[in-house]
Amino acid sequence: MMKMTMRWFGTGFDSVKLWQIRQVPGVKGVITTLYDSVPGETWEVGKIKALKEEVAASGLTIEGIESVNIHDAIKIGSPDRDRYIENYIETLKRLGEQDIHMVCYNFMPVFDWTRTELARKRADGSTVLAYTQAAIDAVDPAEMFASIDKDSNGFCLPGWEPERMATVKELFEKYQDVDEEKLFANLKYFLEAIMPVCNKYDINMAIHPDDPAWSVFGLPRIITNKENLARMMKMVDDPHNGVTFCSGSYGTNPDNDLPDMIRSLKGRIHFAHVRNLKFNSRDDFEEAAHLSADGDFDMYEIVKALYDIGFDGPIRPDHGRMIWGEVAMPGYGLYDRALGATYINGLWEAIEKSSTRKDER
Ligand code: CS2
Ligand code: MN
Repeated sequence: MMKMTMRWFGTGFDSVKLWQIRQVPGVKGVITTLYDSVPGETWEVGKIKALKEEVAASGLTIEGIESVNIHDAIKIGSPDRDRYIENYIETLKRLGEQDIHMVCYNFMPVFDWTRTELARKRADGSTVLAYTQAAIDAVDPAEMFASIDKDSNGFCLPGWEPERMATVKELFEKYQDVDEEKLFANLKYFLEAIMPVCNKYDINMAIHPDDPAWSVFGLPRIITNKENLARMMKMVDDPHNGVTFCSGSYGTNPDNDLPDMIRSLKGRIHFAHVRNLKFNSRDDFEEAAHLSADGDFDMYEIVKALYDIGFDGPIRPDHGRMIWGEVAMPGYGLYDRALGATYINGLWEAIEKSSTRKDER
């Protein structure tokens, strides 16, 4: 049985409160992080403990961390990477000691996810995150950051921390010699270094796909399709080297057959992000409600594939629409994600009952 969760950014960063999450039917745990941690630094034991206690006090558990971010030196493969890998290993050890066993991360150069609009209006008056390739092609990455920051309702968006973005130009230069092959090699180096601590503390590493699933601003991107995932799983063939299956990220490329990809990853999906997209054209999509009919994905088939492979890790609704006048971090309001969780729970219950009760009928 999967564990339904919601992402929570922590007190002071998230408009959503733990007690509210606790009231969403079926949600028993949160996926959280030390949101003000700086990539490359070791997480303080005291802060991890305090976070754990705060979550427990509200009747919830920490089902995993999203994310422990990776310092760019590790992705670039620069000579100082070993120092940052040491810090990462120490952070994993400290998380393991606090009984936390799933860590989501990504290996995207410079930027985390990329959208070109944070509040596109849909016909029903809700607003959603959206992406138009034309807007990316027309803009300089630094300007892009300024416009994203302006639209974020005063919240700092995950992966778009101002300190890091201030150095965008220098970062781009450092990635000049990093192509897809090099990025794969640097990921392998990192994973091989951390597998011993993951094995010791039973920590499932769950790489998040690149979003969108292609190169933006000429930067290499590798966690994009079934073939590359198979390569990654084989390159460090350890069950702790696994993935976050994010339907909305892989689904940006309509060539990705999502249920088929899920089935190919049996035993290696440690975390699932479930959301839906609506395409206006191949180069323009917006995030929809979780319901299949509101977008282009067959959510039943996605959840069924997870059920069929025996997925039993944490699952969460992903970005939601902004509805009912809520003011929150774009994609991370309470209301639409709560609807999403309820819908996924409903799909799961129906799939489970129709598969286990077949014989009785
Ligand atoms: C998330 C990612 O908000 C989102 O799109 O799914 O930011 C995700 O948390 C990171 O890529 C994981 O490191
Ligand atoms: Mn995701």
